[in-house]
Amino acid sequence: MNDEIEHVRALVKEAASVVVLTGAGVSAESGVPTFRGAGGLWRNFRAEELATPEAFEKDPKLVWEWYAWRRELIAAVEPNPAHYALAEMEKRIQSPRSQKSQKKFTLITQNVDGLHTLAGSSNVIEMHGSIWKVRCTGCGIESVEREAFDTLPPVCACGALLRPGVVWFGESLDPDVVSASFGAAREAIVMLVVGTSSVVQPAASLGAEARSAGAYVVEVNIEPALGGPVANAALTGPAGELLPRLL
Ligand code: BV8
Ligand code: ZN
Repeated sequence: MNDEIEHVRALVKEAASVVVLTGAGVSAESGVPTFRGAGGLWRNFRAEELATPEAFEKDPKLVWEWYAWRRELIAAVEPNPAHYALAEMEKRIQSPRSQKSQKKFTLITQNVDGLHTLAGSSNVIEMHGSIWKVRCTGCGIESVEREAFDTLPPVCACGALLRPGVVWFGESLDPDVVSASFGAAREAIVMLVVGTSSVVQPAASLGAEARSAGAYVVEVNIEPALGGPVANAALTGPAGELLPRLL
């Protein structure tokens, strides 16, 4: 494994642009349950059943109880070495000291937990929104709320229901986020795909996009999911261990 890490390390060091895509696996070692792993269930519901406009329409209180449970859990955890390693990688690649030409680092996450920002990453593309944002279903006002709500489902001053500021299944992503993410993937010299089962679209296509545009794609996962046609290499193991070693 050592020479694989050395090889990837050299590529990242040399690359004019590095793109990293993360999923729930990067927060696993912080204690945040992943979606499809063992701890992904809540009251025997799966994420796909609750993270939908239909579920919210049918039972906003139940959906909010799930989000309130996740917000409380996430508020109590810390970023782990994987988050900190990515924040440091960004600093090193983008620091004016270390380069003749301007190097690019782009961090794209599917996670809504905000742990990358907490760990010091500066410009994070949150493809699926943020669990700390809420949006009014009536007047559309969006705000960041970190405190627990005293009543669920929370209601806006205008009287309409507030919803979590995340992208649900069946909802389209912000077109600017999609074009920024795919644009970055196409320009990547090296792309790291970290801690994602690569099931959820369109995020799951970013690796293939980068590969077809000539990037060297490396998957970091305890169970690699991307596979041969997309990943040039796989570093198998926990992100919290491998990313600091890569750094
Ligand atoms: C869209 C926010 C359409 C909410 C999320 C069939 C029917 C219905 C829909 C579809 C369908 N086929 C495709 C679709 C589209 C659908 C989709 O992809 N469904 C999947 C289930 C097949 N996609 C959508 O609906 C998207 N919208 O396509 O719009 C459209 C188009 C035009 C016009 C109108 C509409 C929206 C998708 C966004 C959904 N929202 N999150 C919330 O969080 O509450 S997705 C949710 O899953 C999270 O964001 C999560 O990040 C994401 C992906 O999961 P992963 O991050 O990969 O996590 P997972 O648990 O799966 O895997 C963890 C991985 O980590 C594993 O590989 C594991 O091995 C690894 N790991 C674990 N520990 C570690 C580790 N790795 C390293 N170190 C460790 N320690
Ligand atoms: Zn309102």
